[in-house]
Amino acid sequence: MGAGGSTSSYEEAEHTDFVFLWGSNAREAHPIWFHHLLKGIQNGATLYVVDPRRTTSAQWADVWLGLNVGSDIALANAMAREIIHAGLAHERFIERATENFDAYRTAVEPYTLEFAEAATGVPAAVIQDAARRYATADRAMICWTLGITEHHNAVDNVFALVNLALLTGHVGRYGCGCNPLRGQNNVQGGGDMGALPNKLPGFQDVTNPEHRAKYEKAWGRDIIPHDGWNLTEMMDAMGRGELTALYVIGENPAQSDADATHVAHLLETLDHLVVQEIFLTKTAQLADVVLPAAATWAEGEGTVTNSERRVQRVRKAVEPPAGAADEIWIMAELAKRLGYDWGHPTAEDAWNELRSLAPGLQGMSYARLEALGGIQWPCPDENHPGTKFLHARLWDEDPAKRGKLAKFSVVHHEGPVEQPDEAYPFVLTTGRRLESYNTGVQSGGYASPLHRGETVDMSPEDAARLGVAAGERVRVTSRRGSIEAPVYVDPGLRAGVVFMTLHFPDQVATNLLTINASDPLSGTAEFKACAVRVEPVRPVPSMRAYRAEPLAAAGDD
Ligand SMILES: Nc1nc2c(c(=O)[nH]1)N[C@H]1C(S)=C(S)[C@@H](COP(=O)(O)OP(=O)(O)OC[C@H]3O[C@@H](n4cnc5c(=O)[nH]c(N)nc54)[C@H](O)[C@@H]3O)O[C@H]1N2
Ligand SMILES: Nc1nc2c(c(=O)[nH]1)N[C@H]1C(S)=C(S)[C@@H](COP(=O)(O)OP(=O)(O)OC[C@H]3O[C@@H](n4cnc5c(=O)[nH]c(N)nc54)[C@H](O)[C@@H]3O)O[C@H]1N2
Ligand SMILES: [Mo]
Repeated sequence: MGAGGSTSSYEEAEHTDFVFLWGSNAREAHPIWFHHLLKGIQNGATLYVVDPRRTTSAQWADVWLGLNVGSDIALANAMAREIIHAGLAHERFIERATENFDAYRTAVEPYTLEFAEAATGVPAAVIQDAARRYATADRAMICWTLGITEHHNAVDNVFALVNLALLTGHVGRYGCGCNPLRGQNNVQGGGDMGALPNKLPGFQDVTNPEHRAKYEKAWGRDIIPHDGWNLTEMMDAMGRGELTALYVIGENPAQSDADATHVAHLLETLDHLVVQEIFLTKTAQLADVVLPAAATWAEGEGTVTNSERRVQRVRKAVEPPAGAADEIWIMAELAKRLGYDWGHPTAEDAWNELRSLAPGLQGMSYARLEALGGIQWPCPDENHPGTKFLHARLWDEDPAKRGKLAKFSVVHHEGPVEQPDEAYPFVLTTGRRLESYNTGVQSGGYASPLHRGETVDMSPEDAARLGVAAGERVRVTSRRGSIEAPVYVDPGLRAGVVFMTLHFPDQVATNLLTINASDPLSGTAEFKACAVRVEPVRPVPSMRAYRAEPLAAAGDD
């Protein structure tokens, strides 16, 4: 439908009738947004959670759809078929605002409730009910995160959900929408700034000559006219020896990338690795040069953009430690050594340059951001209040104003690349817990009773079948690696599914297990599904325990 971003605002989660929380554990990973949703529930909204695990988010739901890992397209397509057959599709919206509906209708026809029940493990009646509830709600939104996007067919997964919104006209109206909740605090801002391989700042296409021309004029330089590499492609290029130098800013790929053994090997093949960091991470330890940075969110000035597209100011609150420098200063010094004099730009200078070039950000001066407490893009001029929700144009009576049609995408169920088999009978899915953050660099160092360290979470049935009790150590093995950790018995897990986090890689490197299959379009790895085997690690009784005599008496041999 256009630029990458959530269509709705947080406020709307408080004033909606129905929410699909799909592949998202928002209570733990997006607690601020979840608090808005809780207000919505208090105001009468219905919550349906779609997740292989009965998460702490699902505990707040009216209905939990506990599907098989990687079966979301089968579920969504079956709901679409049900909505169409029940006459609940929004015909006027489909006709006026969308294209490709006929192909879509034909494509979802084989997805009967019975087929979907077999593919997803969700009872047919529950799928039918969910479809009808969503379609008949006056205002309804779908919110998703990594349960949808960290698969080898991530983009298809997203299309499957967007199709449902188009089918029911649940987009472009207050309280409706398609919402990919953003990951790290400024992921949205990073994308808006052009930190993407195929985009210039402001979501302008690198391959579009008109878009390029504007930036070439402002920067006085030619821009390479084709897309760059995403992270996965960079790794592949390292493997081929085509990428020999890497500059990493604020990322810890040695521990966060799938198939960590392979990644560590690739990073070692580099001629030159530069890491700009606030901590000496595992990745930084591999670097030829480490550039110590001031933490932007507390030690420097700038903006962050959250999941509702709201640009907000962050201000310097504390002095950085001695030796750490403002990142914009580091960039300018690097530029100088490469022969360009940028002077001494501030964060505000960089922001103003962006505003002058990127559509939709022009109206967001620092003064206005301060005065209004943040502004949601698009905000085209200094009198514009910002935009609460996107795509209202799709409802315009005037076809000219409706503009580009929203397209139904034909997508089909595939399931994960690695299916469980005799040798690797479990599906491992990985994710987050409230009390920790990503690779633990920023959250590992504090003591808290909440920290239980890494565990292998499994269902009570599976634990019983393997004969392991809570706390007992097990070995988890995939085709790529093997780790050991204690079992945590989680009644919210279904048999056959094992869950681990990415939070404690120094003790238990979960990413030794994960598969580096990735989506061809987004480059996102399939962190959410690989096949593993789980075995108890019984302690070998130590001889020492049986000795009657103290060891010292055993002689000097
Ligand atoms: N406390 C905390 N908050 C965080 C982070 C953190 O590390 N800690 N990290 C931040 C970042 S970078 C991100 S990207 C977000 C991520 O936020 P989330 O995406 O909510 O986090 P995850 O736990 O990785 O995955 C979400 C859910 O996907 C489910 N899932 C797995 N496979 C499937 C599937 O095939 N289908 C469906 N429908 N669901 C599936 C998992 O069971 C899990 O509950 O969180 C952000 N917020
Ligand atoms: N198995 C498994 N693996 C996963 C995932 C999963 O669900 N399962 N999720 C994936 C996802 S969604 C993500 S986002 C990645 C996260 O992967 P990473 O981004 O590699 O992990 P973080 O631990 O968040 O690392 C961020 C780094 O930025 C540094 N940093 C923080 N602030 C600043 C700053 O202001 N300036 C600079 N220069 N550095 C700073 C921190 O010190 C930290 O080392 O992990 C991915 N890996
Ligand atoms: Mo993320």
